[in-house]
Amino acid sequence: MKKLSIFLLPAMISCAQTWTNPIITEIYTADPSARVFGNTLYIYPSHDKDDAFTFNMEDYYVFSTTDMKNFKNCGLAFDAIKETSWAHGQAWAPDCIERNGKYYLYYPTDKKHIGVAVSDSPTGPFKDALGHPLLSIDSPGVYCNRDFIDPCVFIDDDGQAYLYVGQNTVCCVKLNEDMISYEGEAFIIEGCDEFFEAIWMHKYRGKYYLSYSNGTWNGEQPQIAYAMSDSPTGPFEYKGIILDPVSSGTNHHSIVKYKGKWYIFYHNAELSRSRTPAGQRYSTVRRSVCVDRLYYNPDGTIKPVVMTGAGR
Ligand code: FUB
Repeated sequence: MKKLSIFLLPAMISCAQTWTNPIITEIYTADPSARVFGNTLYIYPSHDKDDAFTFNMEDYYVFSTTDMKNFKNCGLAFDAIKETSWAHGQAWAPDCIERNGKYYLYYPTDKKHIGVAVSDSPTGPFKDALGHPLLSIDSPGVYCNRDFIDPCVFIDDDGQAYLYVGQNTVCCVKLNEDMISYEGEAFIIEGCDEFFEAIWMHKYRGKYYLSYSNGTWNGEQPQIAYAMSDSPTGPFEYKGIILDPVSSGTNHHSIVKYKGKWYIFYHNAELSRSRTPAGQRYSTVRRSVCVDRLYYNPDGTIKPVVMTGAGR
């Protein structure tokens, strides 16, 4: 028994969680896209306003960490409403990627457009790359019967880039090398059962994973579900639930590997709840970014996430 505990001690210490959820408390943040550029993990969230009771977001702040303990606010990176001529509101869940030394921020506005802004730095400032949206709800090949939101960008090992986007239906375009134009028309990705929003692509051991919020399904609050495929364009096969409902109603996440460990970033409204006087309704649109570890089974399926510090 003694021998066993001595043996297990280093493993237990190396597993120790270094952060406390929520990890960002100075402003309200939601829909975190976590990306690793170089030695640093960056978080690109949407920015909920301090007095928000609606999804009236406008701008994007970037956060970074090198130790999964201290999460630094790198400041305002882009104001989608002030810094474009065509966006009017609802600057929701963004994503960011690096190519050839430039950083591309993809963001939805007005529930119908996807814009792209570019910077020489992962923390911005970003500038509108086109002077018009990259893709819109009425672009050729797009099918969307609700909000056209939540872009997720992915570059495969062969260099082909994809942009996944949509609500209720997953649409995809193949991005060109310049990352600000695309090939042909949008097309639909099949097999993401119960898909609602918050599409996220990642790759693990040669397999493609699309994970997403399943919306309000059978009266339940949204969970994060996932599907797997041998191809980035599917068809995908539904695999199950990764993350339970959270206290914000909306559920939105990203999955990333950093320094050899896999993480899931997501949001909840626990901070908003804790700051609201007892008996009053807390705003579920003042959300805060959280993170927890993500683990795979030997067959590549994902284990349900244990949320730390996250109430419901
Ligand atoms: O934050 C605004 C919207 O709420 C996002 O675009 C959705 O994914 C949901 O989290």
